Amino acid sequence: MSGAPKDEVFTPEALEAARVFFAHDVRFLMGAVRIEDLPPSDLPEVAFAGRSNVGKSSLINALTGRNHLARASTEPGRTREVNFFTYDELRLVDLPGYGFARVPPREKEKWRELIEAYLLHRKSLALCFLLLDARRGWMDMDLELKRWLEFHNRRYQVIATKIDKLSRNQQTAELVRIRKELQGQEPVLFSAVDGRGVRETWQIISKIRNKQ
Ligand SMILES: Nc1nc2c(ncn2[C@@H]2O[C@H](COP(=O)(O)OP(=O)(O)O)[C@@H](O)[C@H]2O)c(=O)[nH]1
Ligand SMILES: [Mg+2]
Repeated sequence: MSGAPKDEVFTPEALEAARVFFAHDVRFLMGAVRIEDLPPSDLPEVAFAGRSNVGKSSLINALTGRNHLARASTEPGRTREVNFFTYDELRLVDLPGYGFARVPPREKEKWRELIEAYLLHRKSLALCFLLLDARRGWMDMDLELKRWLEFHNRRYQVIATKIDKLSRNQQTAELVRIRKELQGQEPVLFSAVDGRGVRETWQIISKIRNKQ
């Protein structure tokens, strides 16, 4: 197993999958630090939530076949904004990562309020992807967010990231642990390195779009 790459490398299959599902132009719309600054709810949105460093930016880059669209950083906690990307008739929303230890409590509380306000009140939000690091599985704050989404009747889909870092046997074992917290939902196994899960994630997004 290789370590974390400096820059993501995509296989031809991953790029082709991204091209097919993502033939439209994608562009960065804006970043918001306050709930008042969110763009109008005029397009259906899919949001990506998860711990800082879980691989959110890399996943958005892999989905779009771009290397640097969403900033993927080795420095955790750098994404402090809710970032909006417009694709065709859809918006991809990169939420600030949670669980970053070196952030002052007051700032953490501000992020939490922003994420919760977005997830609770956003009319155009169709689905929230909840990203888990496949090596760690559910951590306390992931479970807290999952229960919160369930309590507020928000649709979510779990994605296990960095699956390339696990052996086949480890993948199977981790999948069992992740499924235990889910009622029948099948998590997507994802790797921004080899493009695994890109197609499946787009299929899930396409279904949402077709239901709008
Ligand atoms: N091996 C591997 N590393 C990944 C993957 N996704 C992200 N990473 C690495 O994990 C670190 C954090 O990724 P990033 O996308 O910035 O996480 P974010 O904080 O959730 O946006 C970076 O060093 C990435 O290169 C993956 O699927 N496989
Ligand atoms: Mg990020």
